[in-house]
Amino acid sequence: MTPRRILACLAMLVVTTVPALAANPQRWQLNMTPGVTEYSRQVYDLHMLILWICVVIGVIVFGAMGYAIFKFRKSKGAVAAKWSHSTVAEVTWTVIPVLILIGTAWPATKTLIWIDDARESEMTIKVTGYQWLWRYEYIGTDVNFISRMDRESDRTRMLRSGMDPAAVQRDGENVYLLDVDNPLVLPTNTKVRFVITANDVIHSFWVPALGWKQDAIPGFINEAWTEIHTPGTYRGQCAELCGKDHAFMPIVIEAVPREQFDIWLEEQNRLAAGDAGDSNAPLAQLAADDALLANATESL
Ligand SMILES: [Cu+2]
Repeated sequence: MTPRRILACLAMLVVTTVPALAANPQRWQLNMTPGVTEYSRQVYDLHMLILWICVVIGVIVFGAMGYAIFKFRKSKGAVAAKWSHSTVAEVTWTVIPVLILIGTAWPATKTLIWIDDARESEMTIKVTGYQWLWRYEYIGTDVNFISRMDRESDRTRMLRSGMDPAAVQRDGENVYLLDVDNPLVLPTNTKVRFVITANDVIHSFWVPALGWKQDAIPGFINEAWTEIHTPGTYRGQCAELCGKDHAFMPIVIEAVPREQFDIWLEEQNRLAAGDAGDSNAPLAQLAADDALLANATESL
C-alpha cells in the first residue's frame, strides 16, 4: 500500500468515525452535541444562539454591577442618588428585553414548526416502551422485535456479581449498561417517522444524537421523526422515571446506508414471515420475546 493510499484510508476512517463518535457522550463533555441530523443541528444552533445571548447579558449585567460596586463604594465617599423615576431607564429596560425575546422566539418558532412536521416520511416505526425494554415495529412489514439491555451488562449489574463493568466492551468501547441485544436499525438519508407509545407506564424515548426526546405514554400515540445523515451507532436511554429498572432500558440505533438497510429489512421480513430455512427459529424467538414481556409486565 502506498503512503498516499494509507493516508486516504486514514482520512476515510476519520471522516466516517469521528462524527459518529462525537455524537455519543464523551467523558467530561459539558455542552450538548450538534448530533447527526439536520433536526439536531438546528436545535444545537438555537441552543448556542441563546447560550451566547445569555453570556453577553450576564457579562453586561454582572460587569455593570461589579463596576458600580467597586467604583461607587462608600469608602470613596460615594453618595446614594435621590431620584426615583427615569422614563429613559423604564423604556430602555422594557424595549431591549422585548427585542431580545423577539430575536430568540423568531428562529425558535420557525424550528418548532419545522420539527413538528412529520409529513412526507418514507417509513414509519412504532416504538412501544415496556418495563423495561423497547419494542420496535416496522410498519408495513412483519418486522417487529424487542430490544433490551445486553445480557452481559445485565449479569454484571447484579448485586455481588463479581463482574467488572469495565470489561463490558464492544469494538473497544466500554458499553456497560449502554448496549442492547437487538438495535433499532435505520437507513441513512431517509425521513423516518416514529409513532411512540407505551404498554404499562410512561417512558420516554431519547437518543441525544437525534436532537429530540418524546414521551411514550400508554393510550397515547406521540409522533416524532428523524433523518440521519451519518452512518453509525447512536445510543440513548429511557428518559422518564418508569420503575426500578428505569436505568436499564438503553436504546441503540444502528444507522446504515439505505442499500444495506433494504437488505437487512428484507432478511428480517423473510425471517418474520417464517420463510427462512428453519421456520421455527423466528417463531420460537417471538414466543420467547412474548414470554419475556409477560414476565416483565408481571413483575410489576
Ligand atoms: Cu422507561
